[in-house]
Amino acid sequence: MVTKQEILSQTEIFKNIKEEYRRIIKPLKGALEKNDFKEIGFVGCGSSYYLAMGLAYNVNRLSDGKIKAKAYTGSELAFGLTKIRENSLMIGLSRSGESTETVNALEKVKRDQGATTACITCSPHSSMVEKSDYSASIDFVNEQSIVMTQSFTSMAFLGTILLHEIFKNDQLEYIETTINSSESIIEKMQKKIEQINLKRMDHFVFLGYDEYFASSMEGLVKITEMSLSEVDVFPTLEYRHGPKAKVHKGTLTFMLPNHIIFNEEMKMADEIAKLGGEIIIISPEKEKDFSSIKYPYKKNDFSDWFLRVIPLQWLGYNMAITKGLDPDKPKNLDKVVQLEE
Ligand code: F1P
Repeated sequence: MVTKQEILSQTEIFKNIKEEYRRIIKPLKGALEKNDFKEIGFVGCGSSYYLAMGLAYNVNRLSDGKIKAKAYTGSELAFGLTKIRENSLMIGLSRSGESTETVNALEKVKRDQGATTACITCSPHSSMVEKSDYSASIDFVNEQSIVMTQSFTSMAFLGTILLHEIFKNDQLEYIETTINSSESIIEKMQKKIEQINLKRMDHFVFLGYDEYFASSMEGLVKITEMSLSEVDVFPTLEYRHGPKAKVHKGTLTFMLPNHIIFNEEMKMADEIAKLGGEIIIISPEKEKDFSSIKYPYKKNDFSDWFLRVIPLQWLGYNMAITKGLDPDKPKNLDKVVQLEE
């Protein structure tokens, strides 16, 4: 079971990133220091698009609005649906470095709009690296699984350390607290999910805002790819405005609350519980009356967003096993989508 092993070994990978960060990030950091980009775009497909979304939200937050960041799907840029501002930095994200739409998106924004291009990948010898002006390759993450798990979190961690270094100068503290939190999450999620009767569950709901919305969307992709189950994702309080009609005894909800409107989000959890749904909170905050996966991240900057994906990966894996599916062989899924041109 490569997927299982790759989900459970993410703390080890984070420790390697800590050791290798300086070497890997040097060219990309140099690009950011040399230029005064007013806008940074992140582009990717599939899971790498939700990675783009989480990183873009976090740039906006950590730079206090000084830099505008936005996430793009590879397709909208590659096929010319969306135009970006002149002279921005576009960072491609891709495990394989070979997703056609992502590679083409980078080429197009450089050619048509004078963008500087960069990338973060796990494939140092890929087309994306070859075609980008700057690159950061996590050359020791060689994911065997078709489903992206540790490649996702390792690219997220690497990128977020850089954001902390540039905007907050607290990268050392950030690295330590993230590694400790991942250890705690991985230990607790195993116990928590073991306690749930997954056979009873046929509907999953993931709720959160901004970076935590990106985590939830990546959770949706994991549950879908591995277990072919039904998942809803919404900004938390939006769940009241219609979607909660679906809640029943087979509904398992993961709340990914933030410190700013935590109490309001807990009211939403109350409502779901009253309708018969089961709730688990993933948060460093003290939970109310609910079951939770709690961990020691205290920075209140949403930079722990990708850690919250890990229990959702684990849920997807366990749900697949419960349904008699093989998570190493997900249905109708290729490791990389390459289009004929
Ligand atoms: C992106 C991606 C994966 C998806 C599938 C196909 O790959 O869409 O997210 O799970 O394996 O490819 P990449 O551009 O990050 O290599």
